[in-house]
Amino acid sequence: MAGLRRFRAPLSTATRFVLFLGVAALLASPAIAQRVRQITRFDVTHLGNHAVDDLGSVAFFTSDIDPYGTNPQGLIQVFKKTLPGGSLVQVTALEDDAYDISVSDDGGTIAFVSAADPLGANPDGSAEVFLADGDGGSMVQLTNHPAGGNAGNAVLAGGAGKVLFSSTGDLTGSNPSGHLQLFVIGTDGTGLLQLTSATGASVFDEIAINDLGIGVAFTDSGDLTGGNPDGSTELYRMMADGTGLTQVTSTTDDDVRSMSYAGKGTMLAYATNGGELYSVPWGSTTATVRDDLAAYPSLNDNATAIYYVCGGHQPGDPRRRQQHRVRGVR
Ligand SMILES: [Ca+2]
Ligand SMILES: [Ca+2]
Repeated sequence: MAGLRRFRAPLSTATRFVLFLGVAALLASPAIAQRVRQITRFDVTHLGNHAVDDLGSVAFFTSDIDPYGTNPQGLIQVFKKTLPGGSLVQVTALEDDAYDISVSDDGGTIAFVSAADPLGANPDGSAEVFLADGDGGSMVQLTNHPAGGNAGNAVLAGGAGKVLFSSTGDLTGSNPSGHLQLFVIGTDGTGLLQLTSATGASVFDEIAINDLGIGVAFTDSGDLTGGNPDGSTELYRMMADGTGLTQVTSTTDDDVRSMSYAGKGTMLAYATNGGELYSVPWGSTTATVRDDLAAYPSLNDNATAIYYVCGGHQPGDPRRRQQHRVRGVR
C-alpha cells in the first residue's frame, strides 16, 4: 500500500493501547468477510502510529512500553509484532523518542523520525529521518539538519526507493525562511528535493507517496496554488520530481479530513469533515461520491476497493453505530 502518514497528537493520559489487525488481510481479499484480531494489550501513556506490510505479516508501531526491561526510561521506541500472534520485538533502543514509523511493502525496511543521535551524526539533536531494516539493523540517518530546522512527519514509499517528509530546514537552499515544506529523498541518500514553496500556513496533515515514489499526495490548509484563499484543508497532488502541483479539491466549508493514495498511484480517496467519501482518479479533479458518514479511507494497491470507517453520531440515524465497510471502485 502507498505510504501514508497522518499527523496526530499523542495521547496525554494513560490509555489502554490496543492494536488491531484486519485492514491488510481485508484489502488483499475485499470479498472476504473481515476478521479483526487484537494483537497487543498494554497500559501505556503514548499511542504512536503503526504500519503494516502488504501481506499483513508484520506490524510496526511506536510506543513507550517496556515489556523486556530494555526501555526503562519509557522513551517512545519502534516495536515489531509478527502476525498473526507472533513475537513482539523492540526494534530500536534510541536515546530520544521515535515517531512516524512507516514500512516498505515487503516489511524489510522501516523509516522513522527521531532527535536521537544513534550514529554520531546528529549531535545537535534536531529531528532527523532514519532508515533501518525490519530488525533495526543497518540504520542510516537519511537527513541532516545542521543549521536549524527539524524533520516533521515522514513516510517511506512502498517500494522502499524514496522517503517523503516535511521539514522546517533549509536543506537545499530554497527554504531560508524556515517554513514547513515537503521534501523527498532517495533511500540511498541521493536526489534530495524540496517539493513545496509554502509561506507559512501549511501543516501537511497527511502525506503520501506511491509505491514507486513517483507521485505525491497530501492534505493541507495552505494556499499553495492560489486556489485556497479561505485556508480550508484541501487535497493536493504533485509529481515527486517537483512538477504538477495541483489542488484536487476546492472546499469552502467542509475540510478534507482524511485521505488515501493507492499504492500503484492511479487513484485518490478522501473523506471530508462532513463525512462525504469521494474517489478521484490521478490526474483528475472530478471526484465521485462513494458514501456519506465516512472517514479514514484506505485504498488497496490496485484501487479496486476502498476500506473505510462508516457510521454517524446523529441521534436517530439508523447507521449511528460505527462500522467498517469496503466498497468497490470502478
Ligand atoms: Ca541534525
Ligand atoms: Ca478552500
